[in-house]
Amino acid sequence: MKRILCFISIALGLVANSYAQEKPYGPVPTPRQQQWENLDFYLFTHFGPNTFTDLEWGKGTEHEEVFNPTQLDCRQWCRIAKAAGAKGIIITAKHHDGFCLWPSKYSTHTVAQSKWRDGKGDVLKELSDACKEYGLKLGIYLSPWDRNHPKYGTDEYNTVFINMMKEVVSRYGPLFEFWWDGANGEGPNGKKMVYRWHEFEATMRSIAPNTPVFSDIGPDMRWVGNESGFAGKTNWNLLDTAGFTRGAGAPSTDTLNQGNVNGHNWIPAECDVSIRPGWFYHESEDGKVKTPQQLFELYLKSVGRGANLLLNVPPDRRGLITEYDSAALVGFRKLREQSFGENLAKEAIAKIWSENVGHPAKNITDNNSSTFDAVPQLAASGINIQFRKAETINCIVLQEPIQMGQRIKAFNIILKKDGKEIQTIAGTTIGKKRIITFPATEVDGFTIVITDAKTTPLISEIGAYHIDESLVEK
Ligand code: FUL
Ligand code: CA
Repeated sequence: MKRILCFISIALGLVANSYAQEKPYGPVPTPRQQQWENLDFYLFTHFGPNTFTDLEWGKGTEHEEVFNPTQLDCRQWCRIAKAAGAKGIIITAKHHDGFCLWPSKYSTHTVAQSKWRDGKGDVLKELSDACKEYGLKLGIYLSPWDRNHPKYGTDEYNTVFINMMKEVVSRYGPLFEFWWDGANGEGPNGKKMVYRWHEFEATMRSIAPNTPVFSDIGPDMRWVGNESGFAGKTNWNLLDTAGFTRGAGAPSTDTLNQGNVNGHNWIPAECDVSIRPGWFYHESEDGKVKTPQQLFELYLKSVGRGANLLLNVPPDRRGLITEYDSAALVGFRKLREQSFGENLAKEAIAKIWSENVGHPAKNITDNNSSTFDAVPQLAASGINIQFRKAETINCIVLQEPIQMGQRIKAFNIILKKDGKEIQTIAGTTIGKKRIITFPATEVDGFTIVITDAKTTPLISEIGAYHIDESLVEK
């Protein structure tokens, strides 16, 4: 008996110690990135002359009078964003056509030259006020490529772009994200730009040190390599950027989709995708708005693979989001609430097993993603979730505490019934969040075994759900 007790206390001590002594491993998110990691899902707004000309890439020669929304109401956008459960809105302050949605001092192709609100309007001001009112965060997309600006193609344009960044940050900040588009074509004078990226970065860091910056390759968040809204099933938050440039010189889209297993920088993926086929509003696409089920599938493939979801919802020529889009967004919210409303693992008995000795796993169902338990990688070890009665489940959510670094390379979920292992589901990375779905199965519980990790694997949360069977990933 004494020997057994002694063994148990050593085993418990080992586990407890490994927890207490655990140090971050490899690259970890900066505080600036950590704030962003908590956002999960927010909206993108493509709005500008293209809304009125039915184009996706304006030529830059459109007359300013083209921009004339008849009922623009940013509060309506915010009400809908709120109803969708989005945390913020990123707006195309300037797309490739160069038209500025704010009265910039550095361009003559702006709202000030339009007839909208007699040239006194400012979309960014209206949106930033509305975001504050509704408790939403504001982000800005600013296209470096500019098909209108007379200085484009010359070194002087770099100063114009820097001045525009300073202008929008000082007038409408603080921003939760700044977005640099990688598209880079010719300008009005037929010349391609050589951008002073280092200066752009240094400018953002000095004027907005807490605003994370997105581009193909960061510095803070990376493009996921497609515009269809999905991250890789294997998705590392790490990326090697040395030797790469934005746009044509970026890493392969596969690399952007999956990250680099041993990458030197923490640069998580963001999945940008539109609720419609195009980024800008086109009446002809009113019947092609994604359904709540399609949006839920995108959620599983983005947030459910450890990335953030940036969902574009373009306002129409009135300056309003249509009822097609808002109905889909509200339906999407409902599906998330119905699916993840009840975590069946919460009331279960959760234990860490190591060498056949179990001890309670206290930190994995406390709904706090910063507390975690270490999972020993000895024989017969893992996290065991035992339900108090048989449950039917088809969805398991796993989380790693990313402030400790992304560690897990592979795991197995073993579903159990009547003492038997009835199914094993294999997965690779987890990261901030991994949602795994499978056909509904009645189980007494399940075990998570970490089959490969860079160092001591840590799990911060486990959830088990029974979602609508039609939502299970095909
Ligand atoms: C791309 C752009 O060319 C598209 O028009 C859109 O803005 C998308 C989000 O990024 O690079
Ligand atoms: Ca926790």
